[in-house]
Amino acid sequence: TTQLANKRIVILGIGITGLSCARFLHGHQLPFAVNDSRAMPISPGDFKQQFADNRLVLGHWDSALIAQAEVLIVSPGIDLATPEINDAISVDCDVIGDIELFCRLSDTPIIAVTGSNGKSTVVSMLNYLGKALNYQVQLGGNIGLPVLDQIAQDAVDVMILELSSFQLETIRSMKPLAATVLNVSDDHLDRHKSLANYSAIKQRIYKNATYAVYNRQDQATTPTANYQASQMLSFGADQPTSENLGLAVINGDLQLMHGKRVLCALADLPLQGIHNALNYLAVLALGHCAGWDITAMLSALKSFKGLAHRCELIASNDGIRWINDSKATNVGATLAAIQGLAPSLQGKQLFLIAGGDGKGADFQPLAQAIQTQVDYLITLGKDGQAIADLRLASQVECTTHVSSLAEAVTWARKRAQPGDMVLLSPACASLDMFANYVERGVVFIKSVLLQKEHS
Ligand code: UMA
Ligand code: ADP
Repeated sequence: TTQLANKRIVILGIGITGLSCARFLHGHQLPFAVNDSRAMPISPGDFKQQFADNRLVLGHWDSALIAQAEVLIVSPGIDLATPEINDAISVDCDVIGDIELFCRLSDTPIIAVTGSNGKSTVVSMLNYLGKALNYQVQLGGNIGLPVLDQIAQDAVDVMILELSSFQLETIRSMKPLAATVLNVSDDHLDRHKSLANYSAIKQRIYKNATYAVYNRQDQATTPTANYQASQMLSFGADQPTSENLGLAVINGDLQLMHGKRVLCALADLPLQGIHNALNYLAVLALGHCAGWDITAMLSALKSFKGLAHRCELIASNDGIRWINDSKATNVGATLAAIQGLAPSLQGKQLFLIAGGDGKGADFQPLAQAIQTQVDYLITLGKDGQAIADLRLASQVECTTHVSSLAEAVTWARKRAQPGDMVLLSPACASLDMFANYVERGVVFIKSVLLQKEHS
């Protein structure tokens, strides 16, 4: 931490990242100031109790304070292009995030995971496998575990980092053992402006990586010349060559493959759908880069249960299959849910509940699935109407816009028959109606279970 001594340090944002930075600096007796544009993200009393006389400025961006910073630690949710911030930063200021700071201070080998979808699933599987195989692993990053909170721990074999595009914007010094971009589809375009810019930010993860693991069927994930890693390993839904990972249908069963070697049928693993097959392959490839045994990983993966709010079946016992996929906050996730779940419909009907804050995304890639695979469409939220507009004129009677999730559930319950599936997979962020995707999922589950009690 000597690089931070005697520097004027300013933390922007006092959410969970900002708090972890403040705790870290305070723990090392390094003075700092905090600036947050919201009026009351933390009470000044609580702040003072935890961080003594370090300065706290709330309610506006303090350009004078920012201008004085020699080190600016920016929370991921804050857009550096905000004029009051961008115009104030001095030319020689070191602008970093918590992950960049962590990378400067720690030499623990890192497996770094980004992508538009599947990050949390993949890092959670890696964490689960590392423990099952008796490695000391630690999980951190966008999954909700700020890295500076993890730094004081005992010797760790591998740090597994989930990285968002927001976090990658301020990373420069990371030298991951293995890095992956799982997939790229429209997300966060309100901040990143174009898909090209968003993809370029995702590519930063490969810089200085020993191994790059990429999806060979998703061009945007292939390391570009700028970010070539020393060794590359790919995964995909097709037959793999040499040491790569892939899928093949053998005697009617979809099998995970490592080169020519048959590993395991997808049906024998707990998570279903092609998107989860790809997640499994990415996990095996990343674990392999860390020297983990593939056979041991496969056997441990059989007991990994999926995460809540991702294509999660609600135990309603009313004959209707209610699926909570509240974490589907972009188009790619909803497409994967429809395509992954449709094969299990076997003639039954699919109700889709979608809508929320689309973050500037183009919904067009959903059009075909919404017209041909979704029997009933229920939309809500700020951009729900734009999703409803994808329907054909002949589908108006099977399409409705509602003002709450409870209303969506009532509408579906009136029409659904036993065996039908009602899928909440919004293709949008929840922030226009809920605190976050977890609250949206919980409200959905409660509506399903409560209405059942009353019916
Ligand atoms: N703030 C302002 N002005 C702004 C925006 C934010 O002052 O214009 C302040 C807020 O008042 C708040 C603080 O900044 O006090 C919040 O900072 P933040 O938005 O960076 O959120 P954190 O609580 O620090 O959580 C962040 C990630 N949030 C975002 O990227 C938006 C968390 O990811 C992450 O788990 C956490 O760091 C630890 O790494 C959440 C997320 O939604 C889950 N991520 C996006 C996603 O997955 O799609 C990228
Ligand atoms: P992230 O952390 O990237 O948001 P999650 O694992 O939390 O990813 O999953 C988010 C959403 O994306 C869920 O709706 C999930 O069903 C879906 N999903 C998971 N893996 C993939 C994938 N490989 N491709 C597309 N969608 C996926």
